[in-house]
Amino acid sequence: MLELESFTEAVARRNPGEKEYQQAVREVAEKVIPFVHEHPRYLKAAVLERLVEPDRIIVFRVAWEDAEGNVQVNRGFRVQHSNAIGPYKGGLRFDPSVNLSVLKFLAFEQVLKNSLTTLPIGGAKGGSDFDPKGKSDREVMHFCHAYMTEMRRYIGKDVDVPAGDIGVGPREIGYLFGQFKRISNEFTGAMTGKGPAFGGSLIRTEATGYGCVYFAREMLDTRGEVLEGKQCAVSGAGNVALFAAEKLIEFGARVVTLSDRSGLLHVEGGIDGDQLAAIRRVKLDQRASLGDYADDAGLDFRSDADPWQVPCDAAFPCATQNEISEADAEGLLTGGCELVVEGANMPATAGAAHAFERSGILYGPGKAANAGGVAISGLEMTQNAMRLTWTRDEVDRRLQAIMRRIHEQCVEHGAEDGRTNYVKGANIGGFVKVADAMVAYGVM
Ligand code: NDP
Ligand code: 2IT
Repeated sequence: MLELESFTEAVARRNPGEKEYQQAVREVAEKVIPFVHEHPRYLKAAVLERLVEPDRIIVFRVAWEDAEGNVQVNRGFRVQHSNAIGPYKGGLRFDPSVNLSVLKFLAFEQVLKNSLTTLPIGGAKGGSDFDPKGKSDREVMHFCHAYMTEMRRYIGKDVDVPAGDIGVGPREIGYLFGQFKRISNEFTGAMTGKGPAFGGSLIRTEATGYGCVYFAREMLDTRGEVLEGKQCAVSGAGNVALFAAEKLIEFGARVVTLSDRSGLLHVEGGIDGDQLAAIRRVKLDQRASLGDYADDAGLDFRSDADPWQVPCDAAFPCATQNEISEADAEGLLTGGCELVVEGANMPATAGAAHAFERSGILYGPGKAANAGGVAISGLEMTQNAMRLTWTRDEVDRRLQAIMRRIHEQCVEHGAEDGRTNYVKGANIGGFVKVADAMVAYGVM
């Protein structure tokens, strides 16, 4: 008998101490278990029980030399969670907080997310506890080359195709792909998020942030509303946050916050295009902090705050997991927030996510809302395989169509009490295709 409490207890026993992984599995199980009881073929094939066990996990040593000639040792990981519907696909995260629990939760989420994109891609995640902060370009290069020297054995265009995530942007992808190309002696699309000069897709950099806003537009449309004029609290100041902010401003919304590890930037009248361009230079080019930018620009900045205390109509958490506590969620709801769209992966704690769900506001979970990034990664694989490059307009048009299709799947599978429960819709919508493939293959 598949039952939520005993199932999640068994997962906790098999994955002791892995809080993030247990949290991600439980969120999915809450929605998928009732669904598999209605569809006994999944029950009989023990699809969910198999799906919470990754295909394989690779853990390796990464030794490299820093600028002073000291030997440094980090740990490298790749969690190849499921290739049921296509080659493993998912980003790499370089951050001191990286551990197996974090990467397993991200890989598990990626399986369902990638299924929702409608593209043939399986789910994986990898990375290292390496911290690119404070390192010179040369040191980052040494680390990336050492990391790829080992990871190369496990990836390839038809096997596993990594990309970026926190701490892994265009600079890191360049070093990683360069080393892949060198030691494998082949120029193939074994990574995405590449520079446009060497096979990268246009709009890949912008795709996660833009996609989130396109998804928000679809959600609001179901209630006859638009983004124009909405006051939006955005967290983060990285790849996802900055391009979500750009698209929100383009759509006439007011972006009143951004944040990073140094604190909260609050601009009451809304950040304008010139300010955003300056922030992008500070964060992405100079790798400096928002606090430095705010000081120079004379803007309101608080080092001990996050965006969730700022009144808003819409919240776009785009920094990291569990950044919205249950108390933050209650505060947002009391303050009148009516739309939450997750650019980050699992930014809401379980308590926060349940509060959003109960409230009946529009709540778009990450695996649906932030799937635009990996979707354009999928299209980068297609372009690489065809050895051609689509125009910006072509890719953007496809991104909008994919986000619309993801939204349709949420609506199709998320019906509940006369409205759409996007958490239910995304989890079941993502599950079905993977489950059908697993049933077709037999027991493995
Ligand atoms: P980046 O490294 O480009 O940016 C992350 C931002 O979040 C930075 O501004 C960083 O601050 C801030 N941040 C990270 N951790 C913390 C923390 N513990 N406390 C406060 N702020 C923090 O990463 P991305 O923008 O690529 O990723 C952001 C989120 O989006 C992640 O959850 C990622 O998994 C998810 N995502 C990313 C996709 C992509 O295509 N890149 C696709 C789908 C989801 P600072 O600048 O100070 O380091
Ligand atoms: O979380 C994610 O979807 C990503 N970091 C993007 C993965 C990818 O393969 O583009």
